[in-house]
Amino acid sequence: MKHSKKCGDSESIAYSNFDMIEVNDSTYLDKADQTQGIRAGGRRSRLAAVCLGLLCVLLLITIIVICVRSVREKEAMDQTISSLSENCTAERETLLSSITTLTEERDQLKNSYKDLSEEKDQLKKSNKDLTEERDQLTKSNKDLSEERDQLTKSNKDLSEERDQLTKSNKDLSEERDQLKISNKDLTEERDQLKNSNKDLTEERDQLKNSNKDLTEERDQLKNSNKDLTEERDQLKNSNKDLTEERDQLKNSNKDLTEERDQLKNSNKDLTEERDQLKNSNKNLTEERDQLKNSNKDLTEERDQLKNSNKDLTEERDQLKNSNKNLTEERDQLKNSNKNLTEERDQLKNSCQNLIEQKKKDQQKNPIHILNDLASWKKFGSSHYYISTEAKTWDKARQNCRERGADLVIINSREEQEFIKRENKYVWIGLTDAEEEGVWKWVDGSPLTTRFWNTGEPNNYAKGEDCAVFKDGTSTLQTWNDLPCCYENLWICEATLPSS
Ligand code: MMA
Ligand code: CA
Repeated sequence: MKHSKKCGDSESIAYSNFDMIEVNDSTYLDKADQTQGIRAGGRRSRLAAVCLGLLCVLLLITIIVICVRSVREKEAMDQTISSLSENCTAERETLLSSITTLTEERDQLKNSYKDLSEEKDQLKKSNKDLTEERDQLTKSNKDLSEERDQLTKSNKDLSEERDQLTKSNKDLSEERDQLKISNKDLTEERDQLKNSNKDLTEERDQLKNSNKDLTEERDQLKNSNKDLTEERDQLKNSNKDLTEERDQLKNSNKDLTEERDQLKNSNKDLTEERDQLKNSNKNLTEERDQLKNSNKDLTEERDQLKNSNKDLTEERDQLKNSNKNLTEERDQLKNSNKNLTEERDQLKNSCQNLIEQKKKDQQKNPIHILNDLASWKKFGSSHYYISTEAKTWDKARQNCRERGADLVIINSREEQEFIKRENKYVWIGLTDAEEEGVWKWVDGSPLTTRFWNTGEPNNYAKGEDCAVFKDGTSTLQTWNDLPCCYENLWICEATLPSS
């Protein structure tokens, strides 16, 4: 076996067992030389081995000491590290859980914001539809009004036409009445003429009778004459007288006959006159009948106009009713629209409240408050910030919140005195916007310590719901109520969380 290694323990170990080992298979050394050499070499190597052993022990001890020290140091360090890591883990867990909570809350708010936006869009759409519907209704209402106006106009024209017809009818009636009167007069005249005619006829008949009587008398006289002629024959003288008498009678008879003829003529004239009157009477009657007919036609026409007028009036009333119904329907739609708008506003408010709540939660995180802390003044346990620009009460409050604070709440005389020393005209966190006359601080707490200026709050002009801290007053009574839309400087108060 051949050994080629030259250093270390392996060498000494190899030599210690040398005598039992064959060097070479073919070569054998002299035994004495060999033993002497081996002894001297064995002493040296033992010394070296002892030295080496001692060195090893020293090394071991050193290593052990170092190990023990390092183990102790490591333990101490481990302890420190584990306590540190424990703290860190707890802190990280708290932060992680608060991050998770805030993330969840943010997601919920995002969702609710998204839902509300959708709802708002739907409401906007429905509002738009309702507006369109209302416009259409307004248009139809306008058309109906125009139609009604046209009907009113035509009705007015018809009324005028009817009035003209009534007037012409009245004129015709008057004319007819005049004709009636003249007809009556003519009839009377005709009757008088008839009467006179009748009288004349009677007179004529009497004359005829008297003529007849006279004729009979004459015949009797003729007879008596004859008798007398016979008697004349007997009495010639008396005959002659009688003859003369007879001649006289003849003459008178002739006169009477002439008179009768004249009467006959006058009777004939009167008959002609009567016939003429009868004709004129007949003509007048015909004319009157024609007038009566035309009057009847006009009356019918007027009645027809009256009927059409009545129909138009009914139609107009129906249109008025439908218009009224449409107006009512529109008002109902307006109301429902108003209710929807109110509902949307309430939803908006609740969304705003959620955002505010989130901000409040954020305020609890001291990082926000510490921002800009250099421009804040400390008093008691609070810090105060007075703005350099003017805003409305709402915007001022919003600005305070963005700074991780809110408008100042004054709850002690000392705090009031502190703010008075600043001598600024500023909004404070006091309002009665929710309920008139019920003043509340921005944290919802009621008013206990009051510093109202004399005569305040007076809700001047019925519109003062926000409180302002006046400057330059001689007393500590500095508050006044003002309209919230006024723009003023403001004062924020931040209370650092006690830790
Ligand atoms: C102003 C206004 C009110 C206040 C009165 C006091 C005229 O109105 O500041 O808020 O109450 O003055 O006189
Ligand atoms: Ca006031």
